[in-house]
Amino acid sequence: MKKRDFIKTLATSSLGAGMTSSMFISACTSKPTGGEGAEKSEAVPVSTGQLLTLPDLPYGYNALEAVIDATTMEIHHSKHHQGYVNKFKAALESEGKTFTDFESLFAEASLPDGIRNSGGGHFNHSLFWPSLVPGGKAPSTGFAERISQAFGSMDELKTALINGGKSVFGSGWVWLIQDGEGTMKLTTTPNQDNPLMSWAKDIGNPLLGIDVWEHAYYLKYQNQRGSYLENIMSIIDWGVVESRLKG
Ligand code: MN3
Repeated sequence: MKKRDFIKTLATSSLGAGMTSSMFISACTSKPTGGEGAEKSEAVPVSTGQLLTLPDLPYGYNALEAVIDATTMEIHHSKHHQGYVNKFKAALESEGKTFTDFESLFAEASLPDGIRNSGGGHFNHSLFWPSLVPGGKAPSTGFAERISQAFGSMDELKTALINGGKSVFGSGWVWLIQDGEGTMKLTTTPNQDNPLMSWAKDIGNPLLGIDVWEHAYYLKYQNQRGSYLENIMSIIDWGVVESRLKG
């Protein structure tokens, strides 16, 4: 992707792993069609609170109803995600810790549990919401080709994501990442860890993370995590996923 396209896509609605905190703020607060000038501001200290707010969803709670019911979406966003934001803020304060961006924070050798869990939860969900769109959005021709080269086909990638998500024991996430060499691969993390964290088994740039905590699907799917994963494949915005590619 050309640099200007990269900036353009980041400035609209996606959340890229390599983003600066100003990009994060933009991704969290701007409307899907907004974001003009979002890349201009410098990293903002945590005291402004701008990194510590719940991002709006880019769609209504009932917009994904065919796959995820409105009650689940509302509780997940307004209770769970808000809870991570609140706890993250409290944990930073109690640890006397400031940060300028998540990438640097998660690159630290270790983090206090409160910051690790709540900061991870805030980041992961902020990445998750814009990855979904009613009806889904197909990948561009170029991205589809790249996926085929890496995984055989789009369907094989989806199957691998489903199986990866099913393989997580307990709560966690399945991820499509770009490793240090730019190669796309799949990985999983427990709890609210993510592939930016220095202790992750596979470190990389998160392109797509799918929440497999029971709170993400239990009301509609009960114990059928596989059905949730199969259905969520139909509402992925592969344009947003592509926008997070670095090189
Ligand atoms: Mn969740």
